[in-house]
Amino acid sequence: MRSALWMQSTVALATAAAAAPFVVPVDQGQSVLNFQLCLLGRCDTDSSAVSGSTMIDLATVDDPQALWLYDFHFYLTDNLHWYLSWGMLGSFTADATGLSLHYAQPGVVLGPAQVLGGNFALSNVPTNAEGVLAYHAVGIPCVALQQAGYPCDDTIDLADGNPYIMDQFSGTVSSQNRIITLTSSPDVTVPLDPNNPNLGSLHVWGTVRGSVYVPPYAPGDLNCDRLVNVFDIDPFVLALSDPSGYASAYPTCEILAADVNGDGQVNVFDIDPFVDLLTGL
Ligand SMILES: [Ca+2]
Ligand SMILES: [Ca+2]
Repeated sequence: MRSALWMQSTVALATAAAAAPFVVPVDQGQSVLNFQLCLLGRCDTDSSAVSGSTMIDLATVDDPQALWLYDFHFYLTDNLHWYLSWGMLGSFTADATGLSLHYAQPGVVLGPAQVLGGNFALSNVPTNAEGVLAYHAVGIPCVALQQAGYPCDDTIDLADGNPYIMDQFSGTVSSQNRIITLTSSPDVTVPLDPNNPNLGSLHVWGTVRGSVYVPPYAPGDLNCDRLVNVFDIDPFVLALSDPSGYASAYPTCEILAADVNGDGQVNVFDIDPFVDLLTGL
């Protein structure tokens, strides 16, 4: 019995893995990241709202048990500024402009990550960073940076180190009436210089959240890959000519996707609107 159930859920996951990704836009009003920069024991924190989007797939949308990651783009809406003071003995200022993070392998799907109690985690996510970090050190921090092999003034193009490997992309996902809410709460601390951990660190934490309604089907998308294209022609013809044949050939799809004119019925009057959909692409 247990193994039969396991087989069933495995089949369900495999079926749902057929590409049906959707985009969850980041809700800028609910998404903030904080950046604490520490150097020689002194720290300053700045923060920014976040915009962007994540593309995921779920098995299933109604009751998420597994998550696939397709893509993400996160942009800080503000520039960051840090100021550390040693009084008369020195100071350190740094500015980060145009910071953003992007999935480094769009087209390569990561997962599935199990969703347990709404929580998921993906490991080793290749990530491209963009933006510029400029800093200026005087006195004590300048001496310390020079001893560690760094100049007292520098401008660093963060794209030069791409791609980075994000240890963990984790968060929570919930579903209510096909409204998916995706939240990730990063909390990472990275040393400024891995060879010299006492020099300082950058601690990043906060929340990135977004919601989206995922429609059960789209008019004209008969193979339910959330795209309308030539691959929908055969299943459209099948849906009109042999509804039960369509149901068994496309068990996870919804035949009402063939109701392109939206009158609640699937029949010959949907042919012209379907052709219009295809040719209007
Ligand atoms: Ca399709
Ligand atoms: Ca119709």
